[in-house]
Amino acid sequence: MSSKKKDNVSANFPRGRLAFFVTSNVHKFNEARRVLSEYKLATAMLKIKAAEIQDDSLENIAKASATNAVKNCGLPIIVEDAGLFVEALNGFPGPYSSYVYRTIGTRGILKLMENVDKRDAYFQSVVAFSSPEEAPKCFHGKAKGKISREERGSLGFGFDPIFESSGGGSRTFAEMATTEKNEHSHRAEALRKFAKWYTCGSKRRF
Ligand code: ITT
Repeated sequence: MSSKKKDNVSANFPRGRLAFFVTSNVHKFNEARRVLSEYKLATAMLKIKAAEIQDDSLENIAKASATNAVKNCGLPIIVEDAGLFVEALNGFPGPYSSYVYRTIGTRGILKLMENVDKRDAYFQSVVAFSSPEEAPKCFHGKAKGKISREERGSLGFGFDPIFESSGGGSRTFAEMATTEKNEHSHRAEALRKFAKWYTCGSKRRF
């Protein structure tokens, strides 16, 4: 797309009312759609195949993905990068959560945590907004909890069946409907910060 065409897209973009969420994960999109609707923000899922860099920092990964996605589509977009950090495993799998989920999965984490009493863990989320005119801006969220002793629940995705959220008693995220997960989750916290900025604080330049 020529830069002139990209400028026209931005000029006509209903900023503050519509967010394009670049993700391949429909669960993440469904959670985001509900959170952003609290701010009267419509969300559209953009499935652009973008290479994700490997880095020890979720923020660096989110910023690189946002820059890459804007290059590919020429639109104002958000991306989100999230990870599960297990304290007894020194923060593993953290930024490598996607790979670890695909390889050893929830059962692999439970195996690593066999006979471990200190089960504290947290999810972290970084939402990055960027547009053809703006460098990535990041919003952070964190959900504290514990790694359960066994998988419980069938809702959600990823590590949800083994994560007992501090705010939800001893239930796992996979035992909560999306609306309830959104009351406690890392993703919802980061998205709410983004939505406040995007609908009120962000400069209305278009
Ligand atoms: P994208 O296309 O948006 O990158 P993804 O599924 O690869 O989708 P991430 O890289 O952000 O998403 O997440 C890495 C992994 O961390 C993901 O595959 C899950 O296994 C896990 N994860 C992230 N957020 C989670 C959540 O809310 N509940 C359970 N697991 C989660």
